[in-house]
Amino acid sequence: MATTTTERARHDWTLEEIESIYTTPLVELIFRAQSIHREHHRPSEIQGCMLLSIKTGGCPEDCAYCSQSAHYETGVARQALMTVEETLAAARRAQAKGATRFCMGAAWRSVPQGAAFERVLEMVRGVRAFGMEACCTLGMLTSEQAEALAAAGLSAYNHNLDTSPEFYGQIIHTRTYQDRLDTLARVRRAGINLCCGGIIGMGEDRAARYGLLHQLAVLRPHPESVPINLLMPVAGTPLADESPLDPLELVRTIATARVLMPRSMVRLSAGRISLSEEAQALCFMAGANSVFLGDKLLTTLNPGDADTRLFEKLGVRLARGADVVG
Ligand code: SAM
Ligand code: DTB
Ligand code: SF4
Repeated sequence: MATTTTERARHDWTLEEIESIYTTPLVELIFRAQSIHREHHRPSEIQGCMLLSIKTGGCPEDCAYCSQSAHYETGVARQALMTVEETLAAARRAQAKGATRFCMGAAWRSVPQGAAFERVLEMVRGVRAFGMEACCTLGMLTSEQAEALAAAGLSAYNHNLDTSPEFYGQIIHTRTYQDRLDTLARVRRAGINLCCGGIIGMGEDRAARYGLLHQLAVLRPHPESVPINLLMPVAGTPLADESPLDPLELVRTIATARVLMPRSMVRLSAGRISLSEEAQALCFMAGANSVFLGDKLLTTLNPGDADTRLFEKLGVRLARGADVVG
């Protein structure tokens, strides 16, 4: 395996190459990922993001991992779209905790037209006025809606591919992989940065992880933001009893993402609550440079105040803005 310090962004990665990176002896893989990471990012800085579920539950999609799908009894209380005031108050609190990016999530299959969408646009303008990056994840959207979000100043749109095209059919039946790719293309065409990643630990094999990484790495340009989520098992969903993934598979996934997409922010997203401090440290060494702060993700738990101690122990600083150097 050639390791140079001047590797440039490529969009023609093959599945075979991805497998060979992923299966590199761990210490060599982390060294390669860290070397690339240092060329484009500040090694001791990570970006803090904060999530808010602005519309919760009752979603018509059947994503097998999700607490908010109307197909499963998960005990998550449905909540109508929040007000602009409530949302902006949460963004202010997030900023006070050190977050520079505020992510608003809605359990919609696709973005509705009318007053609800106008309210989301108002939220985006408000978050941007605080000087924070604003990200939304609202399901599928039209080109017009993507353009309106761009005009409101949206920094990024989160829409995950979740897994490989082959494994996808075992997780979601109510929309296709192509639907997801089409939405991503509309977001890109409107000039909004893409936040696009997936979930591991859903019972997939390594080939499914190579497949997801491949789909992301052949996008041109790469998604500026790549969230890697570890499944948060939710009681009542089909994946409730999935056995926990070996954290070293997460480390390998992150390191491979870093090698394939050198300039992207690689976000260690859901699932940190189940990781040891040592496993999280390895994820940062492998090139993860962002986390969600706070004690709640959308509906599930996140480490919260434990992070202060972790960052102190690791000598990690929270970035004041996006960390992209190159
Ligand atoms: N409804 C929108 C959609 O799916 O596009 C936005 C919200 S959805 C909750 C955003 C992403 O969160 C999903 O695509 C999935 O990757 C991730 N996610 C949801 N539930 C999760 C869980 N239990 N564990 C890990 N990641 C999860
Ligand atoms: C992403 O990839 N991870 C975040 C964000 N995008 C929206 C969501 C994680 C959700 C975890 C499950 C929950 O809290 O409901
Ligand atoms: Fe709905 Fe999104 Fe949950 Fe799927 S992941 S059920 S689309 S809220």
